[in-house]
Amino acid sequence: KEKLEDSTPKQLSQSEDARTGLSVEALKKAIFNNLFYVQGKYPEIATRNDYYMSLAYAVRDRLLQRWVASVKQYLDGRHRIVSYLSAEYLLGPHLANNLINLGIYKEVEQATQELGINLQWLLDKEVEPGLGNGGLGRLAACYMDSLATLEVPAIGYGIRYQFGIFEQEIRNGWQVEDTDNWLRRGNPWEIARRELNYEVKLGGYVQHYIDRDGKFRSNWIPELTVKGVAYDTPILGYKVNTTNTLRLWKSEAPKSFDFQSFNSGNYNNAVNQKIVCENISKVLYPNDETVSGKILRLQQQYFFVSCSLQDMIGIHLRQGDKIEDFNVNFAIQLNDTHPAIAIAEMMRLLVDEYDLEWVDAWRVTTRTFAYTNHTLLPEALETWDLELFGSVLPRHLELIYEINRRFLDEVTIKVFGNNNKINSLSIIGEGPRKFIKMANLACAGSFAINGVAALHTDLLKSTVLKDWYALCPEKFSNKTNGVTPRRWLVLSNPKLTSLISSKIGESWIKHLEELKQLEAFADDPEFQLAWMGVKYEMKKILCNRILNKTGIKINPDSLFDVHVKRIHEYKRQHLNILHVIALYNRIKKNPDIEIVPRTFIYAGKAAPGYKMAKLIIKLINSVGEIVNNDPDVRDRLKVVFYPNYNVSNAQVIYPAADLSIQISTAGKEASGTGNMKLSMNGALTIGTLDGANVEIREVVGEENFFLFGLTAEEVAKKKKEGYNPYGYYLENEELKMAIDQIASGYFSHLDDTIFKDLVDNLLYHDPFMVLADFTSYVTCQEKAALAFQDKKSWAKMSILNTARMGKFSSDRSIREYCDDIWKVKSVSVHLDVKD
Ligand code: BZD
Repeated sequence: KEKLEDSTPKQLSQSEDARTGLSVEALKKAIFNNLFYVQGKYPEIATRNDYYMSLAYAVRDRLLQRWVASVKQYLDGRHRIVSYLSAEYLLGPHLANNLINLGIYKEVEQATQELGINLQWLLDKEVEPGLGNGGLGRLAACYMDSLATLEVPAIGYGIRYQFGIFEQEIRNGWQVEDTDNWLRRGNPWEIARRELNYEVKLGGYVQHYIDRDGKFRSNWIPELTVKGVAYDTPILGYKVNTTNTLRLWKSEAPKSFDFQSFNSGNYNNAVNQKIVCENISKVLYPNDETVSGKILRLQQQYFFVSCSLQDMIGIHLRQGDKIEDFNVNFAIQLNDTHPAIAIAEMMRLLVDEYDLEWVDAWRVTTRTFAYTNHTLLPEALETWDLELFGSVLPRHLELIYEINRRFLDEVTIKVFGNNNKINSLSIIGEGPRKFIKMANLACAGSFAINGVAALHTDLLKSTVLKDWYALCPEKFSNKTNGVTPRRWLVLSNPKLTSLISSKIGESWIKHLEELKQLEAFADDPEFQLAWMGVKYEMKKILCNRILNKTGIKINPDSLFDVHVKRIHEYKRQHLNILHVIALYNRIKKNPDIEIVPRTFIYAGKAAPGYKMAKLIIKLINSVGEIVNNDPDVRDRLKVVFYPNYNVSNAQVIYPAADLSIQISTAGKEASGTGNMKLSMNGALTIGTLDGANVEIREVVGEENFFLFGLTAEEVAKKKKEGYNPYGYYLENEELKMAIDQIASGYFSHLDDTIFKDLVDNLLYHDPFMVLADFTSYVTCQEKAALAFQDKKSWAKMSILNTARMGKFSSDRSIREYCDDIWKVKSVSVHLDVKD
């Protein structure tokens, strides 16, 4: 804060105080001014939204000063820039985060209070930009925060979806989707840069000809041209001036369009074409982990990638640098294969538009791109039907053929003509229909390939990308995910933040390893009491939210067992509910049984077309209805499904968790990041050896982690030997009873058809080995319950979890990307203005 205030330009500080000042007085004036000059209101008639907007604009003014300085300094100093290409950014609300990063939360709290308004009331008014599905999109958001905090010059490129991830309602136990019209009331955080726009071609055909110099040339005649317009959002780092840009593209009809329609006189057709253009950035695809080869999705991917590359090349050339040196100025990270078409597009731009020879273009391309893989699930690996691909991107199809031809020529020599290997490495898949393998395009065109947790990277090397690892081991590295402590501790858990800072100061917020110093207080009874006191307060807050949203009254003294993430069979929400049923049956059998009171809290969205996931939600709610209302239970068990899981809701849930449920089938969850956020907030984990759980357990210590289940190796072995779930069902009485009850309609008003697919799937297929892990899970949960009863020892374990989570700051992840992959340095931004 001091640093920021000191650097406010002297010549502006008087006259522009209302735009840049950070004092309570300046902030009050700014809010009041905006109410008048931006919203056109006076206090008596101003709405809550008017006040929210006035405050948001006041904060944005303070960002703008830093933003302009950052951009100017990056360009003047000719610094290497990281460009993060991601189809998703799950940002969460901006206002509170910006207050924290600016270091003016307290001041704004006071300023609003003096104006007679409650800050929280305004914060709750913000509609969050939900431009992502889950972990992958949220990771991009955490990385943007860390890049700015570490003062690394960076641009995030993506799509400005008009409708983000759908809003989830629960009706009669079922998920019902509603559209997310997040831009309805305007977005004070973005600036439309109408002048920054690019044309993107789609469809059509390619003409080939020999030009006057005898050079072979290709001319792509598109069926349709769309325009991408830049919408910029400033991303401020924590207590630094660095403010990077998140540039999201909106699709529109190009200007030439109106002209064409006017001339042709075909008004209806013209209007339709305009709609086709605007549709490209209309809506986020709500599928995680399964991809269906839809034309619109390919158009979305190509659209944002092409705009972004044209934009970067423009920035590069304006610096006076040669196109051949593009890779000196830019390092581009591909967030999974969704933007991998960038590799072919880069080749098109360099070869067709900038006249480079193929080998020179390929050299630039392969020195520019790096690829992060986020999944091992075969159904999530992106492929495109070759014919469909060619109908959208005819020129890129030719280029991919050529990339593949040259690449396979090289490979054939290296693998001594081994056809299996050649097929597995080929970018084009053969079969009844040919298809394009985007992961292979990404691997061929990148100089670096990484997984997102140690186990995941190992499994990539030994399974999905085995032949790639054999071919180019030097490209591979691991970059374990991280999360930003600014949003996931400071913002979401202010009380814990104060308690921590009261002991070890505040510098842990930027250097999370310093949390280690808390270990010294882990045994201190007074600190333990204060620690659990904060937990209790956060649990009470969540109780109120749950009561308001679901009408379910829960007990803050009960163990909060928290399972929040996308609903997917591999994440095994159904294993959790089977455990609930087992406990319920124990109570029914012996109503006076001693049992640790528990509240099972679930939240998460199911992809709208994913039947089994939606059935799991219905099952959770059905079991909840019976358990929550059974007088024998005497409120010892409660089951809650918290609707519409998003960033704002996550911020309330994580701080209140006692037990973090991370029970994916080993080998299926690439990393997980919710596991990190929960542990950081003092929850203990019950989990399998999967994804980043492995590393979390390593750092917190095995005595502070509840481990159960098959290992990835055992899962693979069992699968190979032939897994028989039915045997497990017969073997365990509690399991059998639970499944029989579900099947018989015990939880569904005697309707024995609803859950048939789910039950049959478990008994006869069980692809994620729920039944194999059931016994081990239930036993481990008993240990967790026992541990929860010893308040002191639990407090100690909870403190140690937080204290040892330093590794999982996204600052650490980003530092590794910077040092090992991007080779970029930080640049500190100064605010002194030179005329
Ligand atoms: O990425 C997730 C993985 O499942 C997590 O294990 C991992 O922690 C995070 C971050 O690395 N993957 C996704 O979230 N994937 C998607 O959301 C997605 C979206 C569209 C298409 C395919 C996958």
